[in-house]
Amino acid sequence: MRRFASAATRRIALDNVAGMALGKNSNITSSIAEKVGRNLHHVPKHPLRTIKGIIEGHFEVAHGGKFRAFDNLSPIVSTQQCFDDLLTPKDHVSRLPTDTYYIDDDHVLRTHTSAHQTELMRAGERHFLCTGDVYRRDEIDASHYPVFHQMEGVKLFTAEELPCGVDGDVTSPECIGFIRNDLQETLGGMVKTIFGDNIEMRWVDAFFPFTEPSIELEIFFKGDWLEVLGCGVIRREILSNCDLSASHGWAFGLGLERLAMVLFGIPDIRLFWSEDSRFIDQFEDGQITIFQPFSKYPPCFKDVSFWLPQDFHENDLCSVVRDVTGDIVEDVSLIDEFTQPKSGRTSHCYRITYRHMERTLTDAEVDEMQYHVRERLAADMGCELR
Ligand code: FA5
Ligand code: MG
Repeated sequence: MRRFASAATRRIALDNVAGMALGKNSNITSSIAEKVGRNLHHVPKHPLRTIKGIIEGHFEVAHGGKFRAFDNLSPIVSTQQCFDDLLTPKDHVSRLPTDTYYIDDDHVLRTHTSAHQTELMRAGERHFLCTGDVYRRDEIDASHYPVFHQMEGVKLFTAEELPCGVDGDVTSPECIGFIRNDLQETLGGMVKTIFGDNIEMRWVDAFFPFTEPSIELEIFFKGDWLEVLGCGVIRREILSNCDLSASHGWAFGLGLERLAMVLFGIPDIRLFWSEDSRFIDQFEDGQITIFQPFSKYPPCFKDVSFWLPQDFHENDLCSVVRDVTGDIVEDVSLIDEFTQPKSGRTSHCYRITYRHMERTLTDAEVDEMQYHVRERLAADMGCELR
């Protein structure tokens, strides 16, 4: 019984994503390609569509209809849009194929909605929200998934709107402070509209190549601080490259799943992708209701140990597991590692947690998935299994 296609047949079946031919170095797997075009933020009754609507509605009311909303831009963007235009250094980790899904050498599945900042600013947009699906090769746990949804927000100010006035310097500390204040007030107001006045939130210093200063907003959820968005004052070079030297402004990028998980009480990020009607039928457009769990199926743990190949990267392991198991993998964690003193070789042991959201898995099914994971680790990644 072989229900899982081999790497070679997968590659043939997967020769394009959204009409775009995949280059020979593409690292896009079938489980990712299948997600392109699902557009959960457009699906009727879906919590991601509702949270998007709530935020757009908040901006409409609180900012006098000034912000224009985009939610239909293609997730395939150039490396120029995704990285260069945002001043991401050539050697930045986010560009590596261990972190990003490449269509070909010059095109990627967007890793963030910031990839649309410069095209929209160049098109003359000065206040906008931009929502879309984004793709990242990432760790696997209840709040990380390789496809998720972000909303970008940008607000530009003219010199007249800033404390420096028409002839002043929009880069003065006073102006930067003004912009930063406006940003924090805007986002604080948004969070209160979404969660009510009692929500606990805090600001944390951050770093992004495209903003300075950069900050992240966290909210307190289930006993822990959860990062919900990154933001900051847009770097001058980005604006001048867009012929906007006379303006200054801020940008933010927030994770819609993170907000929806808190708001709707959704415990696992995989649920957003559920095609079980017991998920979607719980919700109504525009309404916030607390999610009623329907999967209490038991998890199943399997360990795999191997000697690391050269250039081993955990995200490659996670991609293989995700590709073999689809959404059945809940968690992949390193539970043991050691280095042999003589040979200097390192061994890792990972525990893979399998759990289906909609039914109980059989032993045979889990064994077969584990078998294929092991096979692919050896064949595709050069791991020497132990
Ligand atoms: C960014 O993506 C920046 N583009 C945000 C930004 C925009 C900063 C504009 C400055 C100006 P970051 O990688 O931190 O930043 O992601 C932003 C948010 O997306 C996070 O706060 C989180 O809410 C969400 N997020 C990130 N990774 C994942 C993931 N794997 N699964 C679900 N949500 C995620
Ligand atoms: Mg972050």
